[in-house]
Amino acid sequence: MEQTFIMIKPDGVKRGLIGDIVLRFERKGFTLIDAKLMLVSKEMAEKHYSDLKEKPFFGELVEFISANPVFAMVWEGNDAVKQSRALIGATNPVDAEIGSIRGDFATDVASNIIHGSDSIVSADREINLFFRRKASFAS
Ligand code: DAT
Ligand code: MG
Repeated sequence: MEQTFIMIKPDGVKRGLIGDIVLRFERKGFTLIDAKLMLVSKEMAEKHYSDLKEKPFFGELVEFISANPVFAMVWEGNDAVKQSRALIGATNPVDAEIGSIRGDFATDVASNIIHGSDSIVSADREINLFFRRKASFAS
């Protein structure tokens, strides 16, 4: 069992996609461990995306994430990090398969609906940042 951090970004919340996205994770067989609708401060957005701070879009990304509420979640299941990324689809919706969340709901990389941790190390860091506790990763 493994835990991952999933966040519906402000565009997904505004468009009323929380229910659909939660349903997809439930249908896949993952267990919801924690969830909250919240505003992300600029400082927190900068921390969350600190690996991208040299990118030209970093400022816009931080503004976008911190402007309106997000829906932050912790999901648990077998290989949850990797399998969640498959449910979510490629970063750029242009490359995301139809049937994935980004493939079905987004057209533009700057508003691609959802975030999912890209590794177990990131999941642990992000769960700690958003929910102030360690992830559990049973082997
Ligand atoms: P992912 O969200 O698939 O893990 P990432 O970590 O490389 O992708 O980037 C984080 C977010 O930054 C991504 O979901 C949307 C935004 N982003 C990435 N590339 C971008 C680009 N070329 N222009 C604008 N925003 C971009
Ligand atoms: Mg990423």
